[in-house]
Amino acid sequence: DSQTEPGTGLQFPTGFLFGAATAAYQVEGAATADGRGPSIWDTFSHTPGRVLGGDSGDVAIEHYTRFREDVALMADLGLQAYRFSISWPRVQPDGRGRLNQAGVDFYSRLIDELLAVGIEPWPTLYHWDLPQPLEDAGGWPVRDTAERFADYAGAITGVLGDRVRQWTTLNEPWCSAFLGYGSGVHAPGRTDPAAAVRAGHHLMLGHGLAANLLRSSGHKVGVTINLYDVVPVSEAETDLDAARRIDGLQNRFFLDPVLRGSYPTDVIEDLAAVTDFSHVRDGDLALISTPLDMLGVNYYSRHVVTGTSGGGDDGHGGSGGASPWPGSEHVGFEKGDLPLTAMGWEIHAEGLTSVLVRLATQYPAVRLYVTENGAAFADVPDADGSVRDPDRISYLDGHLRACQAAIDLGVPLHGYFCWSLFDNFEWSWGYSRRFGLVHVDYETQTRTPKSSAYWYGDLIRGRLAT
Ligand code: PNW
Repeated sequence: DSQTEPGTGLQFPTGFLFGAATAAYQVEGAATADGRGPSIWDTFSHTPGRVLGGDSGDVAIEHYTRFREDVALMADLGLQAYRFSISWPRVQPDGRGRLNQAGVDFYSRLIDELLAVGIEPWPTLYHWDLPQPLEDAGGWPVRDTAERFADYAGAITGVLGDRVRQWTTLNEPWCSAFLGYGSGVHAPGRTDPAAAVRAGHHLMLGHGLAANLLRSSGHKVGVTINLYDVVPVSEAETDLDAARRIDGLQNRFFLDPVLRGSYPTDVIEDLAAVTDFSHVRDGDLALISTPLDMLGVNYYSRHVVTGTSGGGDDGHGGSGGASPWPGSEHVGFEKGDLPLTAMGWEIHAEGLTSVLVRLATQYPAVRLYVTENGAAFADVPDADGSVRDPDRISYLDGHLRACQAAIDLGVPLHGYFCWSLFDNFEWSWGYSRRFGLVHVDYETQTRTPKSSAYWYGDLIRGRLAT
């Protein structure tokens, strides 16, 4: 029945941009090639017990050497844009000072290769791979790291900026701050709630300094934040308070400074026992709220929270260890009755509409892009090597319909990037979780588009039934 075929009836405004995303440490490999220095993720993944199976990004999917073949595949699939990240330690190994020309040349060739086949390059300047020397100097909890980031951003946009229409400063500062320095399940693996809050501020300050600098030299700049629909398990006051707190730390802690130039007062109060916010200086919030050319939204799932049973699931795949929720450790996370992905994340497409509508109604107008959305599933190849992933097609179909619903309600959404183009190194889960439209055999490095890749390509080219 063609009425129920995924993709049926989906239609997006002219100029709506369809792409797919990766990040440097998850795909490049070549961890010591051509003068690249170590990042916090090299150190973390080489520390026993940190990453499932002892996996690391040392080899990953060899995108560094296979990028020409990979770009050709993107063109075959019909992608209009490729969101990738620039590895700071590859282009500036010390985190300061001289650029590593061989590293810069890689991104220059990648951009040229993309432009040659008509694919728009969408680089992110920071997708979690802080140069290790900067962590040794204190990392994101230290203010100077923000200055170092802005210097790096200025230097790299100076050499690559002529061919890039839209820059993104950070990917998901919540993860960098609260998983990196709070729960410690991401690099650098520290568990210090006050340091996590300071890290969050200095990440945003780094964004603000860079955004100000880039805009003054004529570049377009945005930032990508991971947002969740936060739902209380009941209307009980304690559950409503839990939802307010988690919404505060997950969403408003970043949205309010960036889009309104202030921290939410309730979050400052929730964090009173953790920090007095004396790390915030006059002028910081003005920088952080530098007007944006776009806001990137990464959306995967919702949080269902309760105020009365902490200590279990922390909402991000951790449990029992340090919390990523400073000042709100008592909040419990539950699963509703929705189907789960292989990450154990609930599939809740309507939440994407809610998040987008909320942005358009509660925050000053800004162009929006979904910069990540996707799902991990088991993805077992058939005997003939093909990979059929109907669950992923249905996930993408549902979330694209959620985007369309938001647009129909007047939300200024201008593009959508699927996470991920390829199966890759899924951070603390190593290679055990596959998010790709394209399957990768980690023994042979063979790339095989899954049925979702062909479906997505057909959607982009307008070849699906309408
Ligand atoms: C995002 N969590 O990461 C990242 O931007 C990608 O690099 C990553 O591969 C993708 O989503 C899938 O995980 C997240 O625990 C990692 O809440 C962990 C969490 C959220 C996002």
